[in-house]
Amino acid sequence: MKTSRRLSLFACVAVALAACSSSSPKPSATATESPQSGSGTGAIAIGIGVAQTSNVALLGQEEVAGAKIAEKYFNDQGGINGTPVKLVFQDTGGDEQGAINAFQTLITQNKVVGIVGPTLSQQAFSANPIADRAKVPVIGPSNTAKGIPEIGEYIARVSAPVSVVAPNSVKAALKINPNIKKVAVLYAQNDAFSKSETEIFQQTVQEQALDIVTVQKFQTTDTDFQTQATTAINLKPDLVIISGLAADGGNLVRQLRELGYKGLIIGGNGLNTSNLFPVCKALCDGVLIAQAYSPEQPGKINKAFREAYLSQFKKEPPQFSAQTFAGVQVFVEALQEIDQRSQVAQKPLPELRVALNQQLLKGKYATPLGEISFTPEGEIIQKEFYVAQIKMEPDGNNGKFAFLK
Ligand code: 1QQ
Repeated sequence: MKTSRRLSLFACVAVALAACSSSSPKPSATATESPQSGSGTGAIAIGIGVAQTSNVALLGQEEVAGAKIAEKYFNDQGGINGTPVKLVFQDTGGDEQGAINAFQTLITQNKVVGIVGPTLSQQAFSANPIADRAKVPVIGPSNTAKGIPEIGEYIARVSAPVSVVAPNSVKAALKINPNIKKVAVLYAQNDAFSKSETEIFQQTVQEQALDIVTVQKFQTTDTDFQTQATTAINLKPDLVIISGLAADGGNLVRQLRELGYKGLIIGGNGLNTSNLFPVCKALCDGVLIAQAYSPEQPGKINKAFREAYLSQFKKEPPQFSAQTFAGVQVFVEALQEIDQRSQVAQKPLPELRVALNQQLLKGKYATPLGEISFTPEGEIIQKEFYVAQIKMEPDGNNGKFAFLK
């Protein structure tokens, strides 16, 4: 490598920004120019790689909202000790290849310091190894399957795993109806999260000495659940537990009710969005869903987050928005910490990414999720969990998540 090129490359990465114009044939000294903002202000680029299109956008669009609120909130507070952060969004769509492409663009073209994403565990198992090999820290905003932090040294998550979250809804169901005996379990067999979550649900049901009367499988792309719903209903369950995503999960809830099922329904994390409401309308009423976030969380930062979300969307903030806010927050506060010791804007990008990964795992963060920290492996340590029940207005057009006491 010639010296001049090496120097300009260094200048390019030194500021660790969304620096080098991606269209430029070689790295140039216009290093502080952000290709997204074009503002040239030298903001520090953090990647957001979540689902903005496809069915998975029912979940991912809440993540975009949370990220944008975080960007404004932390920049209003002075960013990284005076240097603003700039979020760079790349749409992953709903599948593995989309996540791989988005991550590659964020890493090599947008030159982000770290990535918050992807939306699904199914995508994380494919895309995260790419970031890990490139030594780019990833924070999963909503990856709850078993084994996510173990993907690699550079992978952490702010989304508590199914093993911690899911059992809470089973216990809540038993509190509402202590006479539950027979349980029907349904899950999406083409989705890593759904497979992981159903294992935990089934284990919890057995620990509670309940009977699993059937385990039915479906695909996240399915719209017709007559066979599975009829089979389940014929076995007269007192409780139905669904692990799937929002569109399929919503249709399954609707068809179970249309076919006459009257008992309790637990939905897993993939149904944890008000974007479910247009799918099952009034028939969404009563579905129980465990939560890793409550809008009532009393911390100062949650009050600010909740107010910002409420004023923009006229409804309470959902879990996926809060988790994505927390993901951005972890990067911002870890960067602030590094910047105290040596200016982040002066560090070569590869060095900054490594330092960021080390720092983020050490910190404690007062987030909208409550206080969180990480195990050395990158698993979230979180204390507060909840269960909510969907309450629909009779017309089926409006609803909310009512948190159980
Ligand atoms: C995962 C999940 C999704 C349902 C969140 C959007 O928890 O894929 O791990």
